[in-house]
Amino acid sequence: MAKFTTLLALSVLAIQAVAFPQHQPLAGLTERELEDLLPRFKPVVPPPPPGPPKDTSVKLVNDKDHPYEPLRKGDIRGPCPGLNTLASHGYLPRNGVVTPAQIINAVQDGFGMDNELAILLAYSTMLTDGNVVTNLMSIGQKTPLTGPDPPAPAIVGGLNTHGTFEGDAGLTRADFFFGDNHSFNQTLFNEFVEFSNKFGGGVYNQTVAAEYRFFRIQQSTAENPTFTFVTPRFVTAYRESVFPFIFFVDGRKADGQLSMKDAFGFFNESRMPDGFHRADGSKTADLVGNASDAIFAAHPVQPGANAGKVNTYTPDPNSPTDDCGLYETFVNLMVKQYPNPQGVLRTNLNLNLGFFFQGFPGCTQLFPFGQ
Ligand code: HEM
Ligand SMILES: *[C@@H]1O[C@H](CO)[C@@H](O)[C@H](O)[C@H]1NC(C)=O
Ligand SMILES: *[C@@H]1O[C@H](CO)[C@@H](O)[C@H](O)[C@H]1NC(C)=O
Ligand SMILES: *[C@@H]1O[C@H](CO)[C@@H](O)[C@H](O)[C@H]1NC(C)=O
Ligand SMILES: *[C@@H]1O[C@H](CO)[C@@H](O)[C@H](O)[C@H]1NC(C)=O
Ligand SMILES: CC(=O)N[C@H]1CO[C@H](CO)[C@@H](O)[C@@H]1O
Repeated sequence: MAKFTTLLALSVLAIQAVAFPQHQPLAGLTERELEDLLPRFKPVVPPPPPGPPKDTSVKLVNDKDHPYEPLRKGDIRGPCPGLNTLASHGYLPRNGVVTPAQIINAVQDGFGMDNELAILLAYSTMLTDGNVVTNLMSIGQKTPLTGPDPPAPAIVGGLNTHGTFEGDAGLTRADFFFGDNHSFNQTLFNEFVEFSNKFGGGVYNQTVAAEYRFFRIQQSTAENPTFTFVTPRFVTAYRESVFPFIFFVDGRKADGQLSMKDAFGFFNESRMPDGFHRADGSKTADLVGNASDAIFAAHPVQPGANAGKVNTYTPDPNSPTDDCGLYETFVNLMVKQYPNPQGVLRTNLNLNLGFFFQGFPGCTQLFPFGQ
């Protein structure tokens, strides 16, 4: 089943400019601590992705082995309420520095996400935001805890990095243009609540998701001169809009109606409700695919961007909207950061590329660095 089937256009790929690495505060570490830490990072051979779990049943996941714990100094959280929550419940390392295999196991065990989507998300982000030599990635800001960076133009910026996976018109996160692109934003959450009141009778459901997704696109068009909504963001934005009423709703209920109290817990506090049960993992792939197609169909929009001024949204006919185009776009974004990799960097990029491709059955595999 296609993860996002609507096909508007595909052909030549739009290659986005990639920013050079920025020097960021080092996650609370002193220079001294850092000097001690860096030599300990060794290149690793990345293991293949875990397969689907044997047990996909609805079950208690906010359990005594996975209690919510508040952040400790230095713990990293980012733009994804799903991964933030898994880290705050110990399904992922609580410091927010993770491997792709940990992500796949965590989203399957904690939320019932399907294996193919988990692989797609884990490796697309690893290849564009992670350190493939140490096999570590930050779920938020750039951090020395992922080890020494490969040479520029590699970014290794973590999930906060704008233009790789993180993008504009998020549900509760502001656009990059307005500054903080990854923290919970109360103003936006208030809008989310307003739409849930207006179209969902006080809950977030598929009807609300369709309206709020469209509204956020219009809002960014009207307010953000640098608004960009091309693939991959174009595709991921529709998926993220449906995740809350599929994964944040208790699996025993599974009615696609998310309360504002529970939404606030996940989005702001990275916290599951007491007694929370995960969704039925055998159903979520279809649910996500169907719901993203439906909210897109409610208000079709073409991929595009503002042309440096507000209200100048210009469709980009070269931005692909199908699964294979999404795959190709990510591979090209990666190549921009690794124009000529050598040694272990090249070996590990190739291994990760092979794992990533497992998320796209039916597409043609690309070998940017040779076979
Ligand atoms: C499998 C690995 C995953 C990765 C690598 C990932 C990554 C991301 C990233 C980078 C964003 C920010 C996009 C943006 O708005 O700019 C995001 C947003 C989001 N993610 Fe995830 N995610 C994953 C799994 C999940 C899961 C399992 C859930 C739900 C349980 C989830 C729910 C969401 C939601 C609702 C948003 C939108 C947040 C907002 O705009 O307020 N994600 N994710
Ligand atoms: C929250 O988002 C709004 C709208 O995008 C923006 O104007 C505001 O500056 C953001 N607030 C913070 C604290 O980032
Ligand atoms: C969302 O909630 C509203 C209000 O109860 C309802 O009219 C609508 O049918 C619901 N949509 C879905 C898809 O459940
Ligand atoms: C979000 O949660 C944090 C930590 O639990 C809390 O300190 C903060 O006040 C909350 N933000 C809002 C806007 O309520
Ligand atoms: C998804 O859509 C297909 C095709 O319309 C349908 O057969 C299937 O039952 C739907 N699945 C879910 C879980 O809604
Ligand atoms: C890539 C990038 O520039 N991301 C920005 C996201 O927002 C934070 C501010 O909170 C910036 O520091 C990052 O640079």
